[in-house]
Amino acid sequence: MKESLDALLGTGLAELEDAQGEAELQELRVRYLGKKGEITARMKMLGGLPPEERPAAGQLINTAKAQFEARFEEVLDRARSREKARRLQSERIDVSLPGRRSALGARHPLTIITDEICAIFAGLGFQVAEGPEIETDYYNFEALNFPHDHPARDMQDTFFVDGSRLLRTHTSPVQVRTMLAQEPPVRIIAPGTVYRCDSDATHSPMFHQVEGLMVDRKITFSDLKGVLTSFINQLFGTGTGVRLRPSFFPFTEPSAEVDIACVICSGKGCRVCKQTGWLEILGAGMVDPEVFRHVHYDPEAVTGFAFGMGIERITMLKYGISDMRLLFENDVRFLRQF
Ligand code: 2U9
Repeated sequence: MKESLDALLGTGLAELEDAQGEAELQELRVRYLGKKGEITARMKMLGGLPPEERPAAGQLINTAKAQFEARFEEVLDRARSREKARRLQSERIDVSLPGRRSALGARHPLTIITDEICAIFAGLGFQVAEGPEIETDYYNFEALNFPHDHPARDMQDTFFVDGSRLLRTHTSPVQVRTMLAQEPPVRIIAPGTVYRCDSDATHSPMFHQVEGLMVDRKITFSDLKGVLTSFINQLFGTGTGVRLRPSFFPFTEPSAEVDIACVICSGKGCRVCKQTGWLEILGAGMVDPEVFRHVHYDPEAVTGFAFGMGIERITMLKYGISDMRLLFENDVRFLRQF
């Protein structure tokens, strides 16, 4: 018994010395000390010995087990230290290397043009006003004098969130809210995102507008024309041709479409202006007295003009972008160019 136990321990200790790495060591621990291990098996054999031999034999096995365990821990420690030293050698970090730069973002072309338009109107004394994108029928249509059967109020043209809320189809509700909150004079522009149930090569269901409103005593159509001509000369260059054509909107009377001489062909006629020499970039008009009644302004005391423009079209004209979808794909190779 003692001889065979000594032989087993001798083999076990020798194998611990020869083991390569922690995985092999763990295998040895299982082979000797596991449930079905060699040393454990000796313990189980004690029952077969005469009772008077059992205590001495048990003590021998326990001593052998303790010796194996002690050596195992030492060799495991040594293996772990070697592995750590090897990693410290091979995985060096050069702390003197320069750090990695994070890529710099840039403003989206629509943001650049919106900011430019706002800066021009700031120079003409306008303040920027903002409002919610989810609106009610009252602020988006009713207060703006849209008749109840106007097609824009239809589900086909407007995104409804639920029975009483909708996505604003223009930024005009911002001007309504501003007038309800303050007395004249008002001189504001309202930039922002708007939504219409419309999608093809030239229409996106989400697009951007800048609208403006000036209300005071004795504001005339000449003020409208003067402000918009100054704006156009600053955005497209001094001397840009401007023309007004009669139009109709429920919220302005009289109303006009504002054209500029084509920025591509200088008015000679090309594909972009469809050979007309003119590009429509704005709608405008004198605020309808009915709108003033809704916001409790006295139409006998004050007058005003309002205007609106689509930012996508102006951005495309300014940068010579031919396809509107490029503005919404967010391909950084495109966006990096502005
Ligand atoms: C109030 C009163 C009047 C805003 C106006 C237009 C004319 C206009 C279009 C331009 C291209 C919309 O993006 S577009 O499709 N806008 O033609 N907008 S006058 O008139 C207002 C606004 C608010 C209280």
